[in-house]
Amino acid sequence: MNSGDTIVAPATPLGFSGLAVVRVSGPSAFKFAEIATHKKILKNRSATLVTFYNKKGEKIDRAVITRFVAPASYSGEDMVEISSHGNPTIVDAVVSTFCSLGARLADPGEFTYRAFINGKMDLVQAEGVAALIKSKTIESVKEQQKIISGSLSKQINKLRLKLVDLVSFLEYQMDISEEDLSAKEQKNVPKKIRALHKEALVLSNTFIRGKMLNLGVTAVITGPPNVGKSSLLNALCGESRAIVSPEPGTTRDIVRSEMVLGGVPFVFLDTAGIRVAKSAIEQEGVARAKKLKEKADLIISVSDDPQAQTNKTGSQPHIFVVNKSDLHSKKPNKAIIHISCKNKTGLEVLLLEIKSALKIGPISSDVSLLSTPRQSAAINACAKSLERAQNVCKTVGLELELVSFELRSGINALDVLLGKTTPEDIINNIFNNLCVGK
Ligand SMILES: Nc1nc2c(ncn2[C@@H]2O[C@H](COP(=O)(O)OP(=O)(O)OP(=O)(O)O)[C@@H](O)[C@H]2O)c(=O)[nH]1
Ligand SMILES: [Mg+2]
Repeated sequence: MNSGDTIVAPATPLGFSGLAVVRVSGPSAFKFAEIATHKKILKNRSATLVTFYNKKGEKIDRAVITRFVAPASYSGEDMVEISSHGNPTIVDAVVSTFCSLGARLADPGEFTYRAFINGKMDLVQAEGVAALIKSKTIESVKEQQKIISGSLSKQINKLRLKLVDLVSFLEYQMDISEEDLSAKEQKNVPKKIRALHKEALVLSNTFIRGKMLNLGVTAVITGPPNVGKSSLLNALCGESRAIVSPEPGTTRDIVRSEMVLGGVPFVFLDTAGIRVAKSAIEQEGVARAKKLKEKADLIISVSDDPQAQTNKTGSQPHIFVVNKSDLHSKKPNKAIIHISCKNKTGLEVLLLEIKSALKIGPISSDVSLLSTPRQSAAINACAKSLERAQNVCKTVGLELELVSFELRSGINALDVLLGKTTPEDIINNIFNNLCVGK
């Protein structure tokens, strides 16, 4: 990626639609737009109706053009946005005209990359843009909007500033001050480190919720054959997605269905009934079902035996369901949710249990949630440094040099997170995740 040239790309998907938007960013954006429209577009940030011509001077479309003078634009550079009719041939002609004038087709995420380079946003906000585009629920959209507006960065910066203050104090004591730390300060420093560690852990914990909103939840429906796993999948999604039959071993391939629960996008996966299978095909289905369970965020074990025991496996939340309650007279085990897919009873209780097992509830508007594994890893690295600093205080006492070293490594983790000192390959990875035109 090179921010010295002028780039162009469609900002809307190629297809037939009312309108399509092409974006141009860079030092020659206005010059190229004026050549292509045979018009001097003077107005900043207001829509101008123009005729768009290709390089041969042939009329391509009547379009609306908006000009954004740097630095008050998305990328922080001079930019124009052309709204043409939504026809791929027209969009292609508009983009080709700019390219023939000297612009280059933008790389994926390059407009946002330029915004980052020009200080319009940090790396956490850029990740928010990428996540916003992929958001599947309104709750996730709201979270990403908070991140883009800088609220998560503000929280991270607040933590960083407190760390910087503490390191500055310790380094002053080491290098300049001629007096030893007072007894009060000897007590205060470990106390401050403890408080910062707690703050990092609180932030780190927000990833559980942020990950669910951003990346969704995979829930695997598992259990012996013929207990009603496929019936449950169908009942949950309200349509006949999986084949249901009285014959044990009906499901072999994994059947998926998506739905939103409490603002969280869920993928429910129906799997083959687990038993010692005779045929090779069913054996493969059983093997796939077992493998899937390991990767699931939530396991729903189904049985049709009212005496079934709850036998939790794995570290993820695990819900136990007894189906076919219409056939059972007694419901002895209170730890198990009793449902009847046939009569559609108990499903509401199951949905509530799913939300409760994953702690899905309202999100406070004043907290921002970490929402990418990179953000989580960086905050965890910072928390680990603070934990090590605390251990130093506990084991060898307030050794200024050692404590300061750990605090510095905590600051470093936050700097990488915000994009102040992030390695180039990580930066490229983040922007390559965005689509062309963003
Ligand atoms: N009485 C009763 N029968 C049910 C209920 N739910 C499912 N069944 C029946 O149980 C049988 C098996 O249902 P499936 O949903 O195919 O069971 P499965 O667990 O997916 O079975 P496999 O794919 O073979 O592992 C079918 O005949 C269903 O009609 C229920 O709530 N009550
Ligand atoms: Mg089935």
